[in-house]
Amino acid sequence: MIKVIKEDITNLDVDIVVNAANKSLLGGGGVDGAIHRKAGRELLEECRTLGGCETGKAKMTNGYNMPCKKIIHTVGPIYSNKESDPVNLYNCYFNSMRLAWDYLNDNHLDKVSIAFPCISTGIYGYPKKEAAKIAIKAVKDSNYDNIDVYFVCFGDEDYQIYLDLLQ
Ligand code: AR6
Repeated sequence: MIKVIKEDITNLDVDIVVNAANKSLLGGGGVDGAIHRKAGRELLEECRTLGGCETGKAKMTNGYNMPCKKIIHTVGPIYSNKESDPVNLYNCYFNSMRLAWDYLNDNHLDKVSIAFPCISTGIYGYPKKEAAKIAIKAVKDSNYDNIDVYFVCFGDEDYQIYLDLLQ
């Protein structure tokens, strides 16, 4: 199942929320700042133990004071119109889906829900429509039946782009 919603991702009662982090994994602005504020200091403490994260890769932590159980921190590309940009953005979604799949299996769950923000399209400047196409392709390529995916849009523009692309 793939669904598009317009919401603040920090309010969602899903199993896993994905964070659009930076390589340090130590917090920042945008959705990263909102998640760290809501989750609290313990999240930062766990993130300090992770040793950062490469662009396109993903690492999982607990959710702490967020409504979700787990947070997957992934690092999108800073948009520069290079060939590596779409590959790295694709990998953010694909690797996050893979971590969600491992979480489902490790915990013997029947189903998990995961919510993605529009990675790289804020401070990192990725063109919104191109980013949405890549996000949808990576999630569809992942092809896990028992993972419910929410694309969480913060603004009307992203929301309309996703609705149009998923029609
Ligand atoms: N809920 C859902 N979406 C949100 C929220 C929220 N609470 N807040 C922002 N967005 P950005 P990036 C949307 O800038 O481009 C941080 O400093 C926002 O409207 O958060 O990947 C990190 O530490 C946009 O559509 O992430 C990095 O340094 C989307 O989330 C850098 O920003 C992503 O915007 C990462 O930049």
